[in-house]
Amino acid sequence: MKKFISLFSSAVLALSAAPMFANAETAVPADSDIICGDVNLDGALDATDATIILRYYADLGAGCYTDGWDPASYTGGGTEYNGVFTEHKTPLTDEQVANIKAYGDINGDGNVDGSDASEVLIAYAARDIQ
Ligand SMILES: [Ca+2]
Ligand SMILES: [Ca+2]
Repeated sequence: MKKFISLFSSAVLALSAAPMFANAETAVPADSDIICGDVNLDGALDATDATIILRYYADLGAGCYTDGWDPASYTGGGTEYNGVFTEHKTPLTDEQVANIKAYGDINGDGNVDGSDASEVLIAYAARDIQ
């Protein structure tokens, strides 16, 4: 009888936990669903991604996002794109930087820089032409 109760209890526990896993939602899409270069993970590869990559690269050149860097030391920066200067008053978040590092190297050379932003724009333009 004890064995039956133990098995029954285990089955009830297993069934009660199943819906939690089935209904679990994640904010970040699975890696297989992410387009290389889609650094803001919105499912589209466009000029916004190129702008984010350029911002990251400009900030990186100013010493941001490196080991030992203090986000409180961020004094602001800006990105000029297509003649429009956008001022940034806050640094990118750790999550944004992680996404840029993970998905921003679109040309696969091991760095995320202006050439990746160019590749994003080329890919975006090619999609509009097709
Ligand atoms: Ca995107
Ligand atoms: Ca690259």
